[in-house]
Amino acid sequence: MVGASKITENLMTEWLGLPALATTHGGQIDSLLGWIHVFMLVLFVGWGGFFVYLLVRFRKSRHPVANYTGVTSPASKYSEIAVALIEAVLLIGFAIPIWAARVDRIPPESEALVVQVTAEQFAWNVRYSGPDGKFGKTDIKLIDSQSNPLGVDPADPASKDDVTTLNQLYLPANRPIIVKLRSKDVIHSFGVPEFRVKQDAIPGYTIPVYFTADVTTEEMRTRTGKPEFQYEIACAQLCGLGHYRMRGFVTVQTAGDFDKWMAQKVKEALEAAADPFK
Ligand SMILES: [Cu+2]
Repeated sequence: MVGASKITENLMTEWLGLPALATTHGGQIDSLLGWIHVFMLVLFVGWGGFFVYLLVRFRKSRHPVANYTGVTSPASKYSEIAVALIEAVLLIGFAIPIWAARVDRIPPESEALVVQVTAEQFAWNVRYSGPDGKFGKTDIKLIDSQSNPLGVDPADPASKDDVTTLNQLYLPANRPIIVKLRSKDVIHSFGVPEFRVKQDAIPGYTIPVYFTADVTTEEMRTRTGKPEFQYEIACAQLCGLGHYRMRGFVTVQTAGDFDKWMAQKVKEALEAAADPFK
């Protein structure tokens, strides 16, 4: 099985040009994509060959008069049934279980890092709950597009240690992440190609997306040989005129580096909460 998964990995990244993989669940998705490509290649060659055979076999010089009976052999019926069966196996046996695992088996919040990601035209607002593990209350009346894009209530004690960033999502490697995806205006889509994650953000809903990133940004820079490499959040829904510039960046760090970053951010947040006029 190890050999087989190596082959699908090569197939995906080298032959099909998929971006490098950086999450634990992504291999399953890649291998399904790989099998669909193999199956489609077989179909393409099969149907294409059959078509060429028909062109030659039933050429006008050999059959000047049309045959109104058509095909009598059951071969085409059986091949149609075989194709439908294989498609059913791909769908019911692979695609639906993988999808079900992504949407149903979300780990409990106590075992994961919960990050709120709120999309708006044309930015990604990121919020962490801080050491208390509680997100401060938000109120639509408090929204200010410059100073308080999420409408966080400064009077709520739980909001004091909340950390917010704009277009910068910092994540620890090898720890389950639950992104709670929301939108302030229209439908956006949170897509990170290397994570094999893509989920629409729909106004009025909070949609959980979970994954475990297992390759830090640093490691990916070494692996790809690109010192500038950044994971990017691409908005994958055409959400307005500024859609093209709606990009965010994900920085995956080791647990230690992430904790350091978070501690610094919490300190800044607490200082800002203590002295709002600074
Ligand atoms: Cu968008």
